[in-house]
Amino acid sequence: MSNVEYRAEGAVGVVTINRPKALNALNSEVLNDLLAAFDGIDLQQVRAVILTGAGEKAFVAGADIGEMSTMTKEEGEAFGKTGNAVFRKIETFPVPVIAAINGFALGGGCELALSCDIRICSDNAVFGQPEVGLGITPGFGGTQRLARAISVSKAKEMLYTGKSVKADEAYRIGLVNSVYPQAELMEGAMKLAQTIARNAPIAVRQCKKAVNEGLDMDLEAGLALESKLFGDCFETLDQREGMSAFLEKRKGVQFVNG
Ligand code: DAK
Repeated sequence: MSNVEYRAEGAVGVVTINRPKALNALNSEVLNDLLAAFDGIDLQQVRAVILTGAGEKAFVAGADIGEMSTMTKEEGEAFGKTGNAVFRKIETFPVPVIAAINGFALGGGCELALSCDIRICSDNAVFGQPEVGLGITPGFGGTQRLARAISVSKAKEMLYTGKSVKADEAYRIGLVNSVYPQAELMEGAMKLAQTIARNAPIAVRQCKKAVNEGLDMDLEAGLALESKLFGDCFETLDQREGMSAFLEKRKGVQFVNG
């Protein structure tokens, strides 16, 4: 049975990591199931994805410590490779991915959230990179993405102390965009995803590409990339529809994803 469930609600895909007995910890099977779930998403239909965890306690409580504890060097490398493939798949997934963090997001769980475009959480969420207490460094990009997502100093504090931060602090330091009462988290995530999905899909994709790729460039190269992606929009039906609707004062813009 798969440890990851997928459903589409209109233009929104919902990926749920479903291993609540182990607080959705990431073992090799979960990682492979996650890859398969994202590979299976129909990008003609889906314009935004929500990633969440099953149960009321955890988004993901980390990489599976039990599985990692007995790994050989080769197995450790293979595990890291699969994990990094999943995280990069999400980070570079053509449409935005929203992490709806419904509890613990520790170690690999915090890193998984960091690979998503937008993070929102429930009021019981807890974030942290406790790896140094286990004798390891973060291995799924935590040292890189956390320091890019929040201040370098705060990221270092979290990485060196292993101390976790609760939802209100995560909001204050910019790790999440908003905090919801737990029962309202998925509704909030859905509203956000639907708002994104109503916009011109190709333009949204180009924004994701411009931000992600531009962050690795100097400003001049980033601006050149933006110009190129902006130009590409003028070859789309959606650009014509969006601008015609405005000029004709027409409501109900119909973007066709083309
Ligand atoms: N792995 C495996 N099982 C886990 C788990 C985890 N990370 N977290 C929780 N569980 C399991 C528990 O063992 C327990 O299972 P049973 O004993 O019932 O069979 C069940 O989930 C419920 O957990 P608790 O009984 O502990 O629940 P509590 O409410 O008391 O505590 C907790 C919740 C989240 C505070 C606690 O479970 C906890 O501290 N969990 C571990 C959190 C953690 O340290 N996470 C970071 C893991 S290290 C790398 C790649 C990746 C990584 C590193 C390198 N390379 C490629 C180089 C990533 C490392 C990590 O993520």
